[in-house]
Parts: sequence; structure tokens; C-alpha cells
Amino acid sequence: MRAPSNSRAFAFAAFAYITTAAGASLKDVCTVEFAKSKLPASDFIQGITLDPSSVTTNVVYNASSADGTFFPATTFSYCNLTFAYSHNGRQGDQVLVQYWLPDPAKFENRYLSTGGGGYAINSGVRSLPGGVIYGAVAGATDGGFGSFSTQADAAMLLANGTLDYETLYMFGYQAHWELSKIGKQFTRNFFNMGEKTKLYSYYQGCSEGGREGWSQIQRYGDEWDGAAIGAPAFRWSFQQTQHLYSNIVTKTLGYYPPPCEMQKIVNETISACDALDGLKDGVISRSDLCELHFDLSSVIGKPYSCAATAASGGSGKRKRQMSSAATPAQKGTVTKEAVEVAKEVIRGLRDSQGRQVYFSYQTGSTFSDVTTQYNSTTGKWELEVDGLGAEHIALLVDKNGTDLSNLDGVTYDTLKNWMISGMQEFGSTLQTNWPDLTPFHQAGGKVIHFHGEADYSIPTASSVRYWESVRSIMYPSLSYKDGADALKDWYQLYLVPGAGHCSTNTLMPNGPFPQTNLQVLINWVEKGVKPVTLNATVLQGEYEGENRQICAWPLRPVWKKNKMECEYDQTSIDTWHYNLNGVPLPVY
Ligand SMILES: *[C@@H]1O[C@H](CO)[C@@H](O)[C@H](O)[C@H]1NC(C)=O
Ligand SMILES: *[C@@H]1O[C@H](CO)[C@@H](O)[C@H](O)[C@H]1NC(C)=O
Ligand SMILES: *[C@@H]1O[C@H](CO)[C@@H](O)[C@H](O)[C@H]1NC(C)=O
Ligand SMILES: *[C@@H]1O[C@H](CO)[C@@H](O)[C@H](O)[C@H]1NC(C)=O
Ligand SMILES: *[C@@H]1O[C@H](CO)[C@@H](O)[C@H](O)[C@H]1NC(C)=O
Ligand SMILES: *[C@@H]1O[C@H](CO)[C@@H](O)[C@H](O)[C@H]1NC(C)=O
Ligand SMILES: *[C@@H]1O[C@H](CO)[C@@H](O)[C@H](O)[C@H]1NC(C)=O
Ligand SMILES: [Ca+2]
Repeated sequence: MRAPSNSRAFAFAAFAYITTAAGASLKDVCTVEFAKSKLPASDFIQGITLDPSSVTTNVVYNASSADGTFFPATTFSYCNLTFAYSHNGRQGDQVLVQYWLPDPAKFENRYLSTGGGGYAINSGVRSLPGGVIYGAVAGATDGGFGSFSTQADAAMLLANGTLDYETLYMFGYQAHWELSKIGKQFTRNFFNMGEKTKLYSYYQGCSEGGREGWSQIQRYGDEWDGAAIGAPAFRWSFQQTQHLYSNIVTKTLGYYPPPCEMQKIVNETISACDALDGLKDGVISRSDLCELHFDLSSVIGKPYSCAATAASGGSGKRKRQMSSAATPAQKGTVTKEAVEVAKEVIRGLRDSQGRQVYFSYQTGSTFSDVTTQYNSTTGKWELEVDGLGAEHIALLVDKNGTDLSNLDGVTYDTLKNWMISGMQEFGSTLQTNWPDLTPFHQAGGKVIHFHGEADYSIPTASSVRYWESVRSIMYPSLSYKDGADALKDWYQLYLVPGAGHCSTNTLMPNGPFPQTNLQVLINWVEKGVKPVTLNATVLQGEYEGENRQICAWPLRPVWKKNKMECEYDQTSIDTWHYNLNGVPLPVY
């Protein structure tokens, strides 16, 4: 794979000169000439050609990280480097990769790939600092979709009815494999690493970025030493379609609740379930106990009111989770219809014969997918089709991008059919729930997988199901507890109390967030420090900055005399597992 070339021999000499003569500074090495001389041989991966003429570099000093959620905020300097490559035989093909390289004096023999969110394959400047601050080269790709800010959905159709399979496969897993293969070799060359020096290889990402991480670990196990993965959007056809489930619940029950009414249900749930974990801190750390002991019907009749709000967030017809339309002032008392919507959403999708097809969010999560829209002509709340769910159907099922402005004719059974047909159609690209991780495990890889327990966009139980699939496939002859213990040696799952989707939750501000995952992972991989609980920090509110620990699944937190313990509670564990008897095949 590493055919010597004249240009590399020349580069070696040049680098040796820099290091011996002066001690290479960031400015010395962050030049187009130097980077070009360090590019891997243009054909070092069969089927692709690197383009040396495309290299760009610029030094950035004293940058501050924009995102304090996935790594501590800090100031750092780096070399911003981009170049392009193409797939041989594909007309007009161009894939851009971007690497942020630390100062040579701060490089610690590490490489990090970063992922995206929604239909984005990268998170740009939000994720890359996470590598540089730990002495890693951090990489991101544009997937070949046109630019670093072009998302996969914009490139997914060649024409109405014609999927762009290159985009589908690149988005599915291929672009990330190429990003890391190229990135690791380039890192070795750039920092003049000896053949025998170990380059540690990491992945970090959340949501779609979490799915992208699993896409690599499931396929290219020996390429990775460690991965920190949050709330992955895997089991794609189920995950994307389930966004429409809440809509179909309101449609089927014929009740479109004002958002304020659903908010009131959530607030009352938090008040009622907070103390079930033994600590009254405004955080439901045991949504399972909430599910077992709290009856949502007790909220019926409680008064709610909300002030009018202006529109916020993104524009356009396809509502994403983050944007919302203007709403009028709302006032009323919680109805039994709204509570029935809440209960049905939490039960998860069942088909017309009552068989469970999929599952949903935990009790205490906001009902983001239920969101209705106000019609000022009629003065009524109406169906608002969920943007992510609609987009999956329009793009990948119907393949023409035609907006689903209503869900006429769509039933629970329709959702079921979309989920199951997608298992087959996207099994080799987007589903990403292959449960046998033997190559990764045998190569010594480690995973920290976390998921907010109040995630409103990807059900927390989705991560539990995958962990359970890995356990049962890889340790079929061990008991549940022994299998769980064996898995903990290399794959750990953490449910983050009160956290939302890849973020903290303003409704439960005292909850922890695992901000130092990469440091914990590095300590595990490089120093053998196996986590027992996951290091976390309160990132907002009155306890901001305080350290917290999170229990490793299947253990669950409980506070006794203000002290947290991680307990084994079979009844609670059972609430996380669903018998999907509405699906004729195993769902990993
Ligand atoms: C970056 O910050 C350091 C420490 O505050 C300072 O010494 C240095 O001059 C700064 N560099 C630039 C280019 O601003
Ligand atoms: C990194 O380089 C690319 C390509 O030149 C450029 O578009 C981007 O703005 C740069 N980013 C930073 C933070 O300098
Ligand atoms: C698909 O058809 C719609 C509606 O006719 C049109 O607006 C859109 O541009 C077409 N998309 C493509 C990729 O051709
Ligand atoms: C729910 O609680 C939040 C945070 O305390 C508050 O801002 C909001 O107004 C409450 N909503 C309702 C409907 O009571
Ligand atoms: C509001 O309701 C009216 C009357 O049913 C309907 O014609 C109109 O399309 C609705 N507006 C929106 C934005 O859905
Ligand atoms: C998009 O595809 C769906 C499913 O095949 C079809 O019903 C619809 O008419 C198509 N829309 C357009 C504009 O072609
Ligand atoms: C754990 O988190 C605390 C802040 O809550 C931080 O100071 C400490 O460095 C972290 N430990 C590791 C191993 O990252
Ligand atoms: Ca609590």
C-alpha cells in the first residue's frame, strides 16, 4: 500500500532538513509545497486518484472551539488543509477532504475522523477542534456531494425516479473509509512517523455522525483503535420512518394538540418522576421507573398557558428538528385526548393487528415529532408533517423529492411497510445495524457509545437494542450478565440522564453531559484505563462545571442518601426491550 516514490524520498529529505535545522513550526509545515510532498502516492488506494494540484493550506492561530458539548472549550492553533481526489472511471467526480493538523510540537500520534448530522456528512468547524486539542489530525469529508456545506440529500437524486447510487454508497460508508485511509497515511507522512510508530486512530460523532461511526466499525474493524459515538441514527429505515409515527398517532386519534399542551405533559412528567431515582434534582435519571410508576392520566385537567412565540431556526418547507414556526398564545387544560396521544407515542408503532413494529422515545422526552401547526384561518391546530420523516420517504422511498405536505392514506401499516422494505433496500448502505463486531474486537478496538435518556429524535431504546444485539450475537453461550460483563471490556453503552438529542436539555438543566469522551477513550486505548462509569460534567444551570459520573448499561443509577449507586434492576431493564413481533425478520 505504501509504494515508495521519488516525491516521497524528496519530501523526507525536506522534512528532515526542517526538523534538524530549526524545529518545524506550524508555519513551516503548513504550506502547499510541503503538504504536496507528503501526499500519499496518488494511487495508493485502488480506484482513487489524489489531485496534488488541489491542495490548499492556511494556518489558524489561537482559534476557539465553537462547541463546548463534545469537548471542553479551549484555544488552539492548527493547519487547515484541504485537497481533492476522484474515483477512477467516474466522469466529473471530485471528493474534497479537509484535515486540521496540530502544531508538530503538539502532535501525539493520533488521527480522528469526524462525522455529520441529519443528511450532512461532516459538522465542519464544530467537530474538528475535538481532534486538534488532543494532538490528533482531525478529518472531515464532503462525500463528493459538491462542497463541504452540501448535504447528501442535495446530491441523492440524478433525476426523478433515479437515485444517485454513488452518493448513496458514499454517504452510507464509503466516503468515511476513504477519509480515514487517506487521512492516516497522510498523517504518517506529514509528521514523518517511522514505520514502527503506532498511529492511534479514533472516530467521534453523534446522530448521523454516530451512524457513520458504526458504519466504519461494522465494516473495517481493524482500521480503528477507538470510537466515541453518540445517539447513532442507525437502523435507518426504522429510525427515519419512525419520525412520522407521532404524526400518524395524532391523525389516527383525530386530535392535534397545541404544542403548549404537550409541553405541560412533559413538565408534569418531569416533576412527578424526578424523585423516583432517589435524588430530587429536576432530572429524570430513571425514565424506566417513570414508565413503570407514573400514570400520564394524572395530568388530565391541569391548566397550561404559553405566550406567543416568533418563528425560529431554519426556513423552508422541510421542517428539521431545530426550527419552529410562529405560534399564538395558548391557554387551556390538559385533555384526555392529548394524554392519549402521549401514551400512544410512547408505546411505539404497532400494526393494525396490534403487533409491535418499532419503539419510541422515553417518558419525559419532549414530543418534538408531535408538533402541530396553527392555521390562522380556522383558528385550529393541524397536522404538521415531520421534516426528517417526510424527507426520507420523498427522497429514498419515492425517489423524487416530492414533498409530503399531508399524510393522506398513510396508516400504521404503511409505516411498517416502509420500515421493512427499507431493511431490504438499504441493508448494505444506510441501515448500519450489523451486530457482529468480531474483527473490531479482535483488533483491540474500544467503543464508548452514549445516548441521551430524553432524546426526542432518536429513541434511546434504539441504542439499547443494538447493544443487546451485539451482546447476544457475540456471546450467545454466556448468560445475560456474563455477556454484558464481557462486552464491557471493549464496548460500553451509557444512557445520559436527562440529556436530549446529542445535547443537554434545558428542561432538565442539572443533568450531566459526557464532554470528555475522547479523553476517556484515549486513556482507555493508550493507557489501558477501562472506564467503570463515564466521566461527565454539568454544562448549565446552578451546578455548571460540576463533575458527575454516568452508570454503564445495563446498570442504572439510584441515589441512596445523596450518593449515586449503579444497580442491576431486571424489571427496569425489561422496559427497554421490545419484542418486535410485527416484523418477520430479526431486527438488530
Ligand atoms: C496566540 O496566543 C498566545 C498566548 O496568548 C500568544 O502568545 C500569541 O502571540 C498568539 N498568537 C497569535 C498569532 O495571535
Ligand atoms: C479551510 O480551507 C478551506 C479551503 O481553502 C476554506 O474554504 C475554509 O474556509 C478554511 N477554514 C478555515 C477555518 O480556515
Ligand atoms: C422532480 O419533479 C419535481 C416536480 O415535478 C420537480 O420540481 C423537480 O425539479 C424534479 N427533480 C429532479 C431532480 O428532476
Ligand atoms: C415547562 O417548563 C419550562 C421550564 O421550566 C418552562 O419554561 C415552560 O414555560 C413550561 N411549559 C409549560 C407549558 O408549562
Ligand atoms: C387553513 O385552513 C383552511 C380552511 O380549511 C385551508 O384552506 C388552508 O389551506 C389551511 N392553511 C394551511 C396553511 O394549511
Ligand atoms: C413521486 O413518486 C411517488 C411514488 O412513486 C408518486 O406517487 C408521485 O406521483 C411522484 N411525484 C412526481 C412529481 O413524479
Ligand atoms: C472528567 O471531567 C472533569 C470535569 O467534569 C474534567 O476536569 C476531567 O479532566 C475529566 N477527566 C477525564 C479523564 O477526562
Ligand atoms: Ca432525579
